Amino acid sequence: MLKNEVKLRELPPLKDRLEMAEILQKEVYGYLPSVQYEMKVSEPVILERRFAKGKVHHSRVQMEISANGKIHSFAVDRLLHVDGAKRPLIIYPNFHPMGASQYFPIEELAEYDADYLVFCYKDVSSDDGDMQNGLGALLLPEGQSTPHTCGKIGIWAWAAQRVLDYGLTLPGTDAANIGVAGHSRLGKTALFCAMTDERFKYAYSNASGCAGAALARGNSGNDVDPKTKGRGETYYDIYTRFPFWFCPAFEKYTVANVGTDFDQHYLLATIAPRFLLVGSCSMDGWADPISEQLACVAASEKWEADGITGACFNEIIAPDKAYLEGRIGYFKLDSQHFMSRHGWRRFIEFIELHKTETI
Ligand code: GTR
Repeated sequence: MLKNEVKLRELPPLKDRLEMAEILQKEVYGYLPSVQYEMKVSEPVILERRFAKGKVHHSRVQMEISANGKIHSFAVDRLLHVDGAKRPLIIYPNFHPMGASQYFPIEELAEYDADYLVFCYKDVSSDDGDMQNGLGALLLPEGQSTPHTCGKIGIWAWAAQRVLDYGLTLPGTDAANIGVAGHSRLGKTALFCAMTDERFKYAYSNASGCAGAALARGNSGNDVDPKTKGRGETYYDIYTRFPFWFCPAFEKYTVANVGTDFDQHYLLATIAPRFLLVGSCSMDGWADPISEQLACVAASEKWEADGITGACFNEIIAPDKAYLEGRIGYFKLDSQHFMSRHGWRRFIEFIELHKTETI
């Protein structure tokens, strides 16, 4: 029984949603910048009309943000149905520009009953410690000036929220069915984005691992790689290589490798009573699939307390299996660290299944 496994991890008990979100912002990801800004979106340029027998066009706009006397624009690719009927909208911060990404099978996604707005995270701000490029310069003009100022995860999430502002102006957007999806570091970003913005009804993190969906306590990840045998990535591992994803206060947790009064089930539980889909990759010990699944079970109590089904699985899930019925869906791909069309299909199925449920 997974609930017993969860007990063995001796996790901090769940708290009120806002309290958990507060702790995670203060100690891990930092607070989103609160700046005065203006946003302008260019006219779309159509790049390709042939998707889904011509029912879906691929087009691009430039989103221009001005704040603190500076301007930055980044491209947002649109995969939109042309009939104007309302559909779920998925915001997708990606590693690569659309059309050049193995993580976004355009042809297939265009066949589903959803629209997509996609941007390349590095067009928003670089994936390094330079806080003064792209939106960084606008949002954090003084850099990470306090221990609780967000890092790049916060900046990318902020951008995804602005893309949603734009998405809500489109006639084909069903505002009651908005999702955010991301892989790996961008899976952490998707979870944080949904935590800090309740307009997202669905969050899908794929192999988000350490500081994402995976519990830090009882780290059980890797039984393959001799270098890290018996464990997946730790807070120390991640903060040593990518301190700029987080707020400076997070550093103190890299000694014990656990959060004193939080663990990653808090991040998932802040999304209650909305819809969360966690995807793991079976061969991805670094992201610790078992701890990702257990985090779902631990977070589930937040849904159950409101009489709603969260996670409805009781055993460690085998590769290629998916459980999508509860408000916490979980699936495991039989794969290495990767976001594939199989994961996307699970997300679309999850949305289809829950589309008419209200929050
Ligand atoms: C790894 C990092 C993981 C994950 C991954 C990725 O190097 O250790 O936490 O975020 O990068 O984003 O591809």
